[in-house]
Amino acid sequence: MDTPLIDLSTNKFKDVAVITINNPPVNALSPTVARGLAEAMEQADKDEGVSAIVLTGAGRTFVAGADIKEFGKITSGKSERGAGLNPLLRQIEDLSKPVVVAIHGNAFGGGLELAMACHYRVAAPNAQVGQPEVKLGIIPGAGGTQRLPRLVGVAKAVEMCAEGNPISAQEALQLGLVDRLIEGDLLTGAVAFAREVTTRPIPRTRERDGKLNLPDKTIFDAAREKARTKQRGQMAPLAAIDAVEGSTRLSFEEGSQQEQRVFRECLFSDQSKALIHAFFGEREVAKIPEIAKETPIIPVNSVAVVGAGTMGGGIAMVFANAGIHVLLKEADQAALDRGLATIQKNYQSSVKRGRFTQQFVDECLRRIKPTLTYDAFGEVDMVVEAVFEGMALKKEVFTQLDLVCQPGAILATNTSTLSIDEIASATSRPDAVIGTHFFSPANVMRLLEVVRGKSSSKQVIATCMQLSKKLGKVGVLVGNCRGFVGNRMFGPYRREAQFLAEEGAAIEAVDRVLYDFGMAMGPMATGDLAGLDVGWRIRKEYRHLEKPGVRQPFAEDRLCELGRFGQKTGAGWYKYDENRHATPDPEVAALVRKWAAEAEIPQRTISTDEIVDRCIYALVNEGARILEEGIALRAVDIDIIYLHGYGFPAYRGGPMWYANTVGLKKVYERICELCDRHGELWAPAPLLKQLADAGKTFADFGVDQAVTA
Ligand code: T1G
Repeated sequence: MDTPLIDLSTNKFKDVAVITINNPPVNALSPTVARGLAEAMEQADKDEGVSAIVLTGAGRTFVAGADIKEFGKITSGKSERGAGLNPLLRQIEDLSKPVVVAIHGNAFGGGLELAMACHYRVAAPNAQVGQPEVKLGIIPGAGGTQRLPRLVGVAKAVEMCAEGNPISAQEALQLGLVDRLIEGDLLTGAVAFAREVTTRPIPRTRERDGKLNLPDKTIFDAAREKARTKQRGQMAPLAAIDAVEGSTRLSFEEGSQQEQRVFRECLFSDQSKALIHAFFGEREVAKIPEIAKETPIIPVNSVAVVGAGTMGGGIAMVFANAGIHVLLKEADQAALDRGLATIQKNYQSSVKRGRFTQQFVDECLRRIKPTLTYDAFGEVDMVVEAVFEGMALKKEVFTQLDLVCQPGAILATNTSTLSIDEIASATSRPDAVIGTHFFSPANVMRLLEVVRGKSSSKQVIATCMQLSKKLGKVGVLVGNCRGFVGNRMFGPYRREAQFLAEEGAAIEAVDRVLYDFGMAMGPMATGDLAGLDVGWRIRKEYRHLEKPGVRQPFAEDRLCELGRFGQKTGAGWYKYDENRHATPDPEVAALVRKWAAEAEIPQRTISTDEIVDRCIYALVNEGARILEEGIALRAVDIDIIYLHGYGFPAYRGGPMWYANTVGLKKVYERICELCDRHGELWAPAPLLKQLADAGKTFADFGVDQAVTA
């Protein structure tokens, strides 16, 4: 028989009933768990031998929240939400005996709301509590916006509910959200605490109005202003602020009713569906159907990074931060010194921003060992090559690695576009070669494209996918083609942005429209940031592959010919001051007009919708081709790549999810229009037509196709 979800034991401590929630892996509060908990609480409260109740969670954490999987069933009409957790929480709050909740690991969302309905809260010192619902596009839906201000005060409750970040058990203790921290055995400590409070009057959180003193009104508007900047475009943070504000002017019942109303509005919103898609997607990409969970993993305790430039230095930091020793190699001392200086500077700014302690940084720096030779490469478990993006040099490095590295070492390349297979051909062990495409800055961006070559072994792939999580990255397995997934799609996206500027759209208008769509940065500004010369060099390398007679953008090539590479040269599409602040450059606008006239490109007024459609559907169309070719396993993999590597707004779920939301039929028809007007670059991907005709979405695209090399 399955382990019961709720275990009620009243014999171990006799006078104190212990109720344990046991719903691995994170004790999510499913309707079944809620029902079991209600029964156990009622039974314990009726037991005359019981003077107090302790509520705990089995396994590694208390309760991570309501079961998010249930929300999809509700919003798709497969199940009714019903009254949610509120009846259970009210029942607990009204029990005749004191209920002490013992928190370890996390008490998040419904887990914290459950804890706040209990009469007392004790916690392990390393526990965390929080209301992260806004990160799913919803707000606390079980009294969190009404009980939290009563325990921590309105200002802190606004911050916790609007921003969604957890706080430590120590801070929770200081705020009065937790009554005691328990060193040593949590359950024993909780039972001892419960015995202390059996004779006290029972504190019902909903009745504790002392901290609801009306704060200065500005905290709500200030929080709204902050949300409009930090959580730009998202509705849930503003909704959460409204709900918490309700606690200061409504009764608990009325405030709870308002919370329920707002919660349901958010739950059924496109933003929440997209953010829940992103939440599960970030975990789904780690699951590779053709690679069994039991695949042996190669231990990676020491690595070498070849190249100490921007990428190599950042990659060295990533491994050092994860506790892995790093050999950092450069060709000459000057380059090595520059690389080390950049690493130092990056760490110091992290300390200044409070992201790392000085002690942590010192430990990381001790793990990075500079070298000018391959001498010690024979002892490392993995090498990441991060030299200049040229095939000849990369093959030279891999030939050398093949000679010096120990058998079984993983030989990874950080190339952003070059063929893994061609690089692997420079070695006698192509099965050990793989792409680990980090995104700049490597020590900040979470995305890692794990690029499999046709010979990459399953063990090497499985190791790199697991290593991603240890490095704090979101690893996505992709196939080997030019640009892999992210950059391959970014090409058409930026191509269309340039076309729009060449056809008459103001440069800053193209950027503004996509920024307002939710992109972290517009396509022109992104080009200036990365360096326009990067794309220029690649286009020159592949010029011979361009189909004659097919229009290609020219503006960025011309800007590069003028030495305008972007931020690094102080000018690109925009002009930059010494702080790299961008201003539109009338000179560039005039040049683009001139070049367009020379190319006889008709100028016209271009709508916001056209800018969004042409840039975003360019992503979608290329993404569909990538799926057809098996370069990405699933549409969600593409979405996760765009959310974590390209600043696509998570509240729109990613390019493929966004297309699903618009409706593939509508997207397909729009792409056909663009094809009629702009030619074969807009030929709709067959998969898009196939799914649109079948009334399906990209989520229906099968995962049975293996990722092709
Ligand atoms: N519901 C369902 N499944 C969940 C879950 C949840 N709340 N949290 C995690 N999982 C699954 C996850 O998908 C993964 O599944 C496995 O558990 C391990 O998770 C009423 C409405 C707690 C910090 O937003 O932040 O309560 O991939 O890999 O890295 O007001 O999980 O193994 O199949 O993330 O140790 C609010 C979400 C919900 C917290 C642990 N709560 N979870 O991280 O493990 S809404 C949250 C997390 C709510 C109330 C509202 C993290 C974690 P699989 P994991 P981890």
